[in-house]
Amino acid sequence: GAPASVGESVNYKIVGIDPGAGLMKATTKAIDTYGLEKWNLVEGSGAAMTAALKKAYDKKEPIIVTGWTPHWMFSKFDLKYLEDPKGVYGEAENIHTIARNGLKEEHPNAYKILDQFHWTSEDMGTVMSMIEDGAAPDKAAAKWVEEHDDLVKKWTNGAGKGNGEKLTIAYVAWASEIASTNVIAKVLKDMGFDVTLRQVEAGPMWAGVADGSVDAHVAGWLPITHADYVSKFKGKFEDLGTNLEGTKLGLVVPKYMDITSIEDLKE
Ligand code: PBE
Repeated sequence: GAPASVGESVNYKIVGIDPGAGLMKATTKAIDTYGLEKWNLVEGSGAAMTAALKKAYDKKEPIIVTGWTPHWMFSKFDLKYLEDPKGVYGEAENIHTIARNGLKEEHPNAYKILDQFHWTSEDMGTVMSMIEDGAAPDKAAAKWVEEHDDLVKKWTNGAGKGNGEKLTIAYVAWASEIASTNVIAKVLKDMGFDVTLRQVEAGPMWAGVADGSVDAHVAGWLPITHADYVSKFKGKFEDLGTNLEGTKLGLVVPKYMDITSIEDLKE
């Protein structure tokens, strides 16, 4: 018979992640903007998405996932972003460190370290790959911190030691944020802070800094991906600026698939 369309070959399914992710909102918008009425965005998690990707990839089967950079999946698998001619996923953006109001006054040393935290996609990728290869996130972070003393010294430059002060850092279980959060937590611990990591969904992560139950997070994807959270909690948190530049979001497929653009999903 006739060759199956891309849609038929994947049952009109796009493998998504957790519903609170900005990537999910952007993908819902993409489905609407490109007129993909037949398609379904399946909710799950970052881990479920990569498990589905691995399963399909190993069998050279078609699959379409919601993806982002930095992510280890691009070093493990041969993947490509589908072109987005309508610009739904926006331009490259940055990851920001977000603190609760009052942190600066109450914990100036921790604040200074959080404010000075800044690294590259390559640095983050190293930690992500160690975790993907089986290292516990805290162990991978400790190893990276040990091996990057020069950079860590810049982050802690001018900051006094903590006194066992308690700090709560929230994060979502996205591969990129598991890596960054464990690294900043390790640095703060080494500087004498008593750090608790709290894994939550994206909404509670932003709500936590806004209501003060969370001291900070290093997972603010701005200006686009988390724009809804920023406007919802406007004035109730402090943006300490970027900790990593040059991220990307979109629909991702294995290179062996014979499509190049989101528009190809219409056929
Ligand atoms: N992500 C990873 C998040 C931000 C970090 C792209 C999955 C999101 O879409 O909200």
